[in-house]
Amino acid sequence: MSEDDIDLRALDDEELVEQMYDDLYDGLKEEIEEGVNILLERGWAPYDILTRALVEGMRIVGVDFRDGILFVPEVLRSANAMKAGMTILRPLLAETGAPKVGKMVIGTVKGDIHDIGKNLVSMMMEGAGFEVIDIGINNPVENYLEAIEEHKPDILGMSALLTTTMPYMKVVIDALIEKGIRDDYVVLVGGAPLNEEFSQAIGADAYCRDAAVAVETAKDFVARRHNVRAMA
Ligand code: B1M
Repeated sequence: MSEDDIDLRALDDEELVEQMYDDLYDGLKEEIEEGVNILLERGWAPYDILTRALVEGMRIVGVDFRDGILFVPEVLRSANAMKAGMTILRPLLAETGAPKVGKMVIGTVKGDIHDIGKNLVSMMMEGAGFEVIDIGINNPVENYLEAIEEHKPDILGMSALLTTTMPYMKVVIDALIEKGIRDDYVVLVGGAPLNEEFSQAIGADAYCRDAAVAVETAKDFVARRHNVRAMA
């Protein structure tokens, strides 16, 4: 440890979380990993570390990115540090051996490479007992169609973080309608620039404000589908 290094273990929880905001801002991957591990050792729930330390830290990064204080290379470093923290939390959030509640295919739409929010949704869905097939970023409509054909999910999830890419969600939904398979899937959409009104306008089943809402909404729809099937 150099003289300038901060001993993260010497900090109390509140100071450590504040320090993690700074470390995320500075894209310090190892420090974020250490911070996450310390909070786990102190008995923090993985979900609290995710939301209170990592997601909040990324929100701060987003504000300065918007205001032109941070630029793409710096934000990429922050994103990598965030992903390193998420990698530690992922297995802890995913229940092992629990019966699967349902299946979801999820991906970020064409032209869009943002994946932190999508990854978070995937992790939380896995944690809630869903099987998740993540098809990654920058997906043209063909990728979604191939994935649902192959995996036969209950839910199709789409993510978009740009106002320029969110209309592509409608392209995917229109393709499902054209093929006559729209009603075979629950279509959930999410991403910072979306809202409920947009989701309705493009013909999705629901807009999910965040990962927790995505889990609740998915559970709700899957339970309804099972009830309908049971009554048929
Ligand atoms: Co981008 N970027 N970015 N960026 N970036 C935003 C989105 C922006 C709002 C920043 C800003 O100006 N304040 C802005 C968009 C403006 C707009 O369109 N209105 C923007 C821009 C402009 C750009 C570029 C165009 C910049 C440039 O090149 N000039 C470029 C575009 C690249 C492209 O996609 N083609 C770009 C690039 C990048 C990086 C590569 C540097 C990096 C992405 C790294 C990565 O993801 N691997 C990046 C980042 C990190 C951001 C910000 C700072 C953070 C996004 C994030 O990860 N948030 C972002 C600012 C912001 O959103 N405040 C910004 C944390 C994450 C947990 O939240 O993604 O909202 P979020 O996900 C939430 C919910 O939205 C929801 O649940 C998640 C968890 O709670 N959710 C879903 C998301 N997807 C869901 C799917 C579901 C359900 C819920 O399906 C069922």
